[in-house]
Amino acid sequence: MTLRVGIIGAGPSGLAQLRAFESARQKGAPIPEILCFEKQDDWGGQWNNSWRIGLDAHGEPVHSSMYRHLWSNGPKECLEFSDYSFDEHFGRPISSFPPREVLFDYIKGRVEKSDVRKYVKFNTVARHTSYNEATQEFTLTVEDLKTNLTETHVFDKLVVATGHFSVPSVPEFKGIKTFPGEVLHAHDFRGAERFYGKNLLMIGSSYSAEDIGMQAHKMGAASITISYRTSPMDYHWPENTVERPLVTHFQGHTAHFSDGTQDDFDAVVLGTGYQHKYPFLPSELSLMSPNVLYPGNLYKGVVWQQNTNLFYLGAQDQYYTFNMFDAQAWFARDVMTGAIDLPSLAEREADIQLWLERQAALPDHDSEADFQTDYLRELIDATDYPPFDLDAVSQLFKDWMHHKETDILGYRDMVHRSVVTGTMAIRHHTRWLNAMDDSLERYLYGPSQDIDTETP
Ligand code: FAD
Ligand code: NA7
Repeated sequence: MTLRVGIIGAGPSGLAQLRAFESARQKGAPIPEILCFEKQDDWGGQWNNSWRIGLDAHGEPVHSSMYRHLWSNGPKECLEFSDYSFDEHFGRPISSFPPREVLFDYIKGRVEKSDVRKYVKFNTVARHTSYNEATQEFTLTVEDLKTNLTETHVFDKLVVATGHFSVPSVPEFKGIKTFPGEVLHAHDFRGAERFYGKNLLMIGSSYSAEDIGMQAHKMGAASITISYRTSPMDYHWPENTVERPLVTHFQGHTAHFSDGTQDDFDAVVLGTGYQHKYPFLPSELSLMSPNVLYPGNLYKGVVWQQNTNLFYLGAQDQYYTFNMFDAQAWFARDVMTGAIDLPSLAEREADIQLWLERQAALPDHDSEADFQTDYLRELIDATDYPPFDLDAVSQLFKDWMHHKETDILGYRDMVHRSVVTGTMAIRHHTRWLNAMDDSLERYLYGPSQDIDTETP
């Protein structure tokens, strides 16, 4: 009987899985029966953003945490698909840090070309999964959000590709309940215009706190204070931005910090990260992990230890994104079809432990980039995913982090070289700080919004 594969989620990870099978099909290999379920009405995952917060039109939690004026926070050269280059998609060089809509267009370009939309059931949410040990089959219950009708599907292999930057971690702070200004989590942040002239407190010290803080600066916030739990980010912040240790409590508009300082704020944004949450899975199949580069219990970061018919894609904290999801999807595909033989449970466990030990000893961000690079190398070496110069990408990550250290407002104006095509990116017509229009149209065709630059 033909293998039956179910995929939950049609974000970049789920699409990578579809593309992996399509690539095999194009090479003449027989491919399984595939069905992918996506609760939104389009694919793209986080990149298919929404103006809504809370619940969507069907009463489902809004998935995307992205916002207006979100520009890539890493060089596009670090995430480029090795089988679908930016040159192929745009037909000309573009800058290294495009806005969301441009990357969304790129993601869509590859799958539209591959004709895999037919496998996806949109507006369909995964509700419940059970696994029958005797038959080794998953029964997945999904709901059509347009008709409210549920149906069940039986699969031999199940791929979880629902992302893990959607369900917020929302800690409690004493007194926050009576803070008179706006309080929201980064997941519900949709744009910084509202912070014009305001004093903003960000809590957290990672990507969200940094980027939302600098969005607020860009949009004219009076001041930005970033409160960290473990360590400050220590960038050369603009003059109106400071870092403080963790908030101990709020009293009215005033936040008190653990170093004894205090300040008054108009708004608080919690950039306190996200939870792994898989409500459609029973607990024995559900990944529980903090946001780390190597979550435990997944062989090669992909195969569920106690049930090797279950696969997770994109469950890691991410330096690499789209190309890592590809490497994982190609690996998962080959495990599913038997092209890759899995070692014994004990051998898999030993392999996981090696990675976990190495992860625990990572001294700095450069080593983290190397760690994830080595992880990708293992996956790519095991499959026919088109290889690319991983060491060059690792160096790009290090250059990018260095640029951030020296110029947090200007790192997106730097250019990098593609390791897939060798093409050097071009400088964007508008510096990030001046770019107030993040549309694809403006990005590609200008005119510039730099007052001191000629229209290209
Ligand atoms: P997601 O993109 O989250 O997609 C998961 C999909 O699963 C969604 O379409 C969702 O609707 C669907 N789904 C969820 N639950 C169900 C269900 N029960 N049933 C059916 N479907 C379901 N990466 C970069 O490379 N560059 C960046 O600049 C960048 N910026 C980011 C900024 C923010 C604010 C966030 C949150 C993330 C950012 N990322 C960035 C990382 C981003 O998460 C990845 O690029 C990528 O979107 C992850 O893909 P995914 O498919 O694993 O998950
Ligand atoms: P991250 O990268 O998981 O970071 C979460 C941050 O939140 C991190 O600095 C944590 O501090 C902090 N945190 C978590 N819990 C608390 C509490 N209770 N109090 C104070 N601070 C806390 O999430 P991001 O949202 O920044 O980024 C996720 C993705 O979105 C990423 O891929 C980006 O591309 C966009 P810690 O350092 O652990 O002390």
